[in-house]
Amino acid sequence: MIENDGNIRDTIVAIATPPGVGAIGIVRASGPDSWRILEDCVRKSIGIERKVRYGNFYDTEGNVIDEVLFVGFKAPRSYTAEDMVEVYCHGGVLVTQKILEEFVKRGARLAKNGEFTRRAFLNGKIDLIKAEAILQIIEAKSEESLKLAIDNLKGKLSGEVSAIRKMLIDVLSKIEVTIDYGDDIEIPREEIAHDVENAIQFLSEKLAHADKGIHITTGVTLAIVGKPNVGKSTLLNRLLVEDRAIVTDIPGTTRDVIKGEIKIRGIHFVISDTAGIRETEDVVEKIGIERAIREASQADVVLFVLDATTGFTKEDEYILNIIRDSNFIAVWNKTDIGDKVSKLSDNGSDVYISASTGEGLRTLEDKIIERVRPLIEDGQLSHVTTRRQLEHLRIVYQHLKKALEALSGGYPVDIVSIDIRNALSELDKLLGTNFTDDLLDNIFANFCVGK
Ligand SMILES: Nc1nc2c(ncn2[C@@H]2O[C@H](COP(=O)(O)OP(=O)(O)O)[C@@H](O)[C@H]2O)c(=O)[nH]1
Ligand SMILES: [Mg+2]
Repeated sequence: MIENDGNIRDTIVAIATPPGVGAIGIVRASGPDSWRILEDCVRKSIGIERKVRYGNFYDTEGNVIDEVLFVGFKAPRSYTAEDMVEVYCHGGVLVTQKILEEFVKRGARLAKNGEFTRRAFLNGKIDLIKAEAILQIIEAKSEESLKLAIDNLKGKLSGEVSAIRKMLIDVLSKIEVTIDYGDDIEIPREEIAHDVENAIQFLSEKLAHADKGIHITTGVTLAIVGKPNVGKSTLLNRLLVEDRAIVTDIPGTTRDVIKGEIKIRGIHFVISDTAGIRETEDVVEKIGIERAIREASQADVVLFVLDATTGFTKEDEYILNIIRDSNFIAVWNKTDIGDKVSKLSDNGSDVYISASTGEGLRTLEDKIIERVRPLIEDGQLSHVTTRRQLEHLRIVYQHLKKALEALSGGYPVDIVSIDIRNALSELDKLLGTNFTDDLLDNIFANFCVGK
């Protein structure tokens, strides 16, 4: 599998600390030349692995760039499972940049986003679920999401997936025995069916609570939609307590989706403000509107903003038809200057606010929380934390259901074994034993350089 990634034998380098000034800057390198390059730069031996040393860091002309601490790791006992080094210098923009350049001058190549973690994966140090967990630790915005991520880095979900994998391999070997030695040894179909049922049971528990793990990790999504000029952008800014979106009285001001993140009563939300939905000939606006509709269809909760100065209009009806099946709250805005409000439903899903003055905002927040509570407070917690994980597990579940149907339908066991094999191969995709470069690009593109 390692060949797949091409340049795994070269040495990569990156600044691992965030851009800007800080007390300490860290430059790290991984690959076969990392020790040689660093020893050349500090003009002394790294010595014992994992032991920090002090020295001058020189450029190729012999000028001292900085006084540094440095450490070396020997494969496979490093983050990437390759030979690695780290240099701790003073945290200036120029000094870290110069140290990086000295590594490049001596043969290292600049690392791409997430390439260190990608190597850890390609070298078999971590599976894909753990790689995702590392990203989640970096991006965690709540105690709960951090906890889930750490659990998964420690192998929680990977362990559960391996347990299902083992169950299926056992089933498969029972089927093989029946196929190969059917005349002498026949494992009863009921026994095989029972094993498959167990695996399905185990899996459905994971799936039943998966949404909660995903919501905790990625945030609950909230889309603000409505016709132009009803105050969607004003509402976004009000909720974010900052001026994120441009507000004007010109309809069609917001062209693209604008996102922001907030916490409401401790829950992490990703809110998107969208282009006002209306019929238009403007090409750019049209694209914005398509995006708005997509955003609404994917959101956990939709805030459907209406104008309290005009009441319910034909344009609103057009939008209502689009979002009818979404989990939406009707938000009547501009109550400070209008009273033509009506009611979209009798189940209390209408809220009356003024985005300008902030009136009614608390009631709106309460309503939002009421809607998302079922998504995140169902008691049990699953360690499924990404849509990717969920999708693979769903497919595994479908294959197993098919296997069970084939068993009870009296089909030959070799047909059943095809379903089990398909389920196993899906689990391999989930763990990353079976992967494509595109998939890896997708996952690791979200990492920062140096991770
Ligand atoms: N009086 C009043 N004006 C508002 C309110 N919310 C927004 N507006 C005004 O309505 C116009 C359109 O607002 P904007 O947020 O850009 O609407 P959008 O097109 O839906 O994003 C601007 O002039 C806002 O100042 C409100 O609650 N009360
Ligand atoms: Mg707007």
